[in-house]
Amino acid sequence: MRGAYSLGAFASLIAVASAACPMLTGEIPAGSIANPHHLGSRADSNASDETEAFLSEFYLNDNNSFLTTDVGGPIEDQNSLKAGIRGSTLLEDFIFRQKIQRFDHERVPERAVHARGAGAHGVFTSYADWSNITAASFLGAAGKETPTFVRFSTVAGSRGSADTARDVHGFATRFYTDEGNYDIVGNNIPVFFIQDAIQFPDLIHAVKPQPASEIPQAATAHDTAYDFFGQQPSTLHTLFWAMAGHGIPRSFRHVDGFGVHAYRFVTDDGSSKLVKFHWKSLQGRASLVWEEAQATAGKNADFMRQDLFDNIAAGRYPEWELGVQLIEEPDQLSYGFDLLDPTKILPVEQVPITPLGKMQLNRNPLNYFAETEQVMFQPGHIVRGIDFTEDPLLQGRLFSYLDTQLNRNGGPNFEQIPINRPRVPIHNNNRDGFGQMFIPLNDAAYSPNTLSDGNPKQANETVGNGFFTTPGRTANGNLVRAKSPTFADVWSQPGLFYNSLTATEQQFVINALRFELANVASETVKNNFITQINRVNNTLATLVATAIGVNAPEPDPTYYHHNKTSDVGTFGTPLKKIDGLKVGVLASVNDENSISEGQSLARSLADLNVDVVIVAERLAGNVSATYSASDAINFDAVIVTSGAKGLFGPQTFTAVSNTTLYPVGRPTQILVDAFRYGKPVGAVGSASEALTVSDIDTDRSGVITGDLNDEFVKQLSEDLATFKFLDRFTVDE
Ligand code: HDD
Repeated sequence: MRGAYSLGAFASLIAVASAACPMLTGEIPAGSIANPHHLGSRADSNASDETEAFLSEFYLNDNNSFLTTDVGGPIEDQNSLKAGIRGSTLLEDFIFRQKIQRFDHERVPERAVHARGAGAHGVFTSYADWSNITAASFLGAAGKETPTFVRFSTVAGSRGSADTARDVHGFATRFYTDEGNYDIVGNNIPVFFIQDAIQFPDLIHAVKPQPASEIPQAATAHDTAYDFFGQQPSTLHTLFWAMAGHGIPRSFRHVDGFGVHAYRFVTDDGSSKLVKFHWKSLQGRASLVWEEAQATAGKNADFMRQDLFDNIAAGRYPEWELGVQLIEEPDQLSYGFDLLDPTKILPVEQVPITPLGKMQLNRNPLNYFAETEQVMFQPGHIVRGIDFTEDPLLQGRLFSYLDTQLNRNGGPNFEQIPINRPRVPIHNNNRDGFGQMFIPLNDAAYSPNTLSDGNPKQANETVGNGFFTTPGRTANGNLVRAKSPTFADVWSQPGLFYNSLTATEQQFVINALRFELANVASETVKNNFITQINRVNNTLATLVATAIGVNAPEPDPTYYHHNKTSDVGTFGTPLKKIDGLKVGVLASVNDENSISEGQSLARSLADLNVDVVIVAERLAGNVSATYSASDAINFDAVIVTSGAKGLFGPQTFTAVSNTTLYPVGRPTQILVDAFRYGKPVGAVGSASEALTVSDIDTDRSGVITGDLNDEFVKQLSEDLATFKFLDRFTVDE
């Protein structure tokens, strides 16, 4: 598929260098895998092979090589060149200068938002020929495969922030289609905070840390954020989703994704429909609880990127189904709100989701910076068969992403970086700029021309499979700097979302808002915010208000309704797959039975793709974690082995420790925290004593006792799928 330019001079330079001096370059056989254990690449996929073939052109492999400068001369670099053994260092030391200079310039600006993230390569497979609804070629045939790259992220935190901060999560997907790159730059929440892109800097300035102190990191729990939310009630809907489980997912594998805006699908004959994109996790949705998320942030800031990386490396490839809600053009205002308003969901009861295809993530990056950090998504990366809508948030995004990429890369040639390059030839008259990677051969760098026979020629709807704007789209009307009245109601849908949650999930929203507002100092800000959420639900507003010391508001019934929709929570529906979940088996090195019970459980759960981590006082044999380095956050379930029961009991928290191997009471703490975080817990045989002395009622759901047999394993696997036992959380009456 590649044209004259696509491999570029770079690959041939490597080839020439290898031929000249293979020892220096370290022999790079085409298609070699520098780091095979990180790859986890699916063997039977053409698209995966294509990704490997494409990226391997750019691998730099240092096996069997000598250090060189950036321009290829062999060097040593341990000591700087000095005038005399005791110095000073000389300016002429080009080795010193280059090394320090390259180090000084290693950082590029982190993303203004979504700075913290993790990426992976994958493959999208279309379920069918969808040319009846879109001319997009990657949806043009059943079984058609397209390579993808996905980056998951949190929004507010800086690049080094913790993965489990409560936040909206980015879900950006690039399709390297055979008609150019297409990006769906979405989130794990189907709505957005604002309705007009001109307010984006206001939103982000409010949410980011306070200007003077740069506190708090990666958190909305502060005055400026709630000041903005209280003044700008269009934020409420997204905020409610973030305060529910969607803000603290168990992993990137367990989030859904949404395109948020309405886009257009356009067919070859020019007919169009509006579409809303949905990625459904085929693992199922799962969330942490707040205390667990906070503890995780401290114990393992890389919790989610590690989960993604490890599962792909282990060959447990996460999958998502891409679906669309299809809306007829004339129905844009027929559903009780404006389809162009990005703060609204289109309930699935009104328009069901049509599944179009499936994506599997099956290959880890080989270099975080080169791939995950340098990938530069844009909603403006669009392909034939898909078109924008007039949504004023989307329209502004079309400018912002291109602009920010210029800032991050220092020039316009960022699309030539391997992870951004399309997998099809590039032909145009764009020229020069910092870091040009190609050597354009066409002297007639303008269009139209005769000197190059008109090349590159213009493509259009019928010639050259060109992009085409929906023929039916019109733009007219008086110039106006105002919000459409069809965007006015911003309270009904937060109410719809809240009404649709179970009582426990509603309580999680209440508790989350209590936490956030308890960190707000301004009484005005608190009161304004309570006024706004009182328009969603009076009980909610009252329960939050009383906990943060402000007056409970009077009901405001003009706003209230009892409508509900479905499938918007993150709890209560069993997981579709338990692959990659982790069970902590609490054991003791001083008891052989204890370790062998752990091994036996590990063997049984391996068949279900569930990992077992045997925890004991110290590493030995099959013990892969110590009590000192473990915590309930590391496990999705915790089981106590019979030989370890002596390590448990409330008194272990207060007793003078009889070991220096772990902090006082740690085994009990792991067990009790797992229970408090709603996880399945259990005990083998006589270890049920460990539960009772830890005040865990063995009759409760999600508490497993008995001998280690098939029944025990079956119960554990079912409980892992249940994931969280909500009866352990108190609900306000
Ligand atoms: Fe944005 C990054 C998602 C509104 C301006 N955005 C960014 C990323 C995601 C989203 C997932 C990270 C991409 C990556 O992994 O590299 N953004 C959204 C969604 C929005 C949205 C779903 C609403 C529906 N964004 C939005 C607006 C603006 C921006 C209204 C500005 C007017 N977003 C940016 C940005 C970023 C970005 C500043 C920072 C880094 C980047 O673009 O590449 O341009």
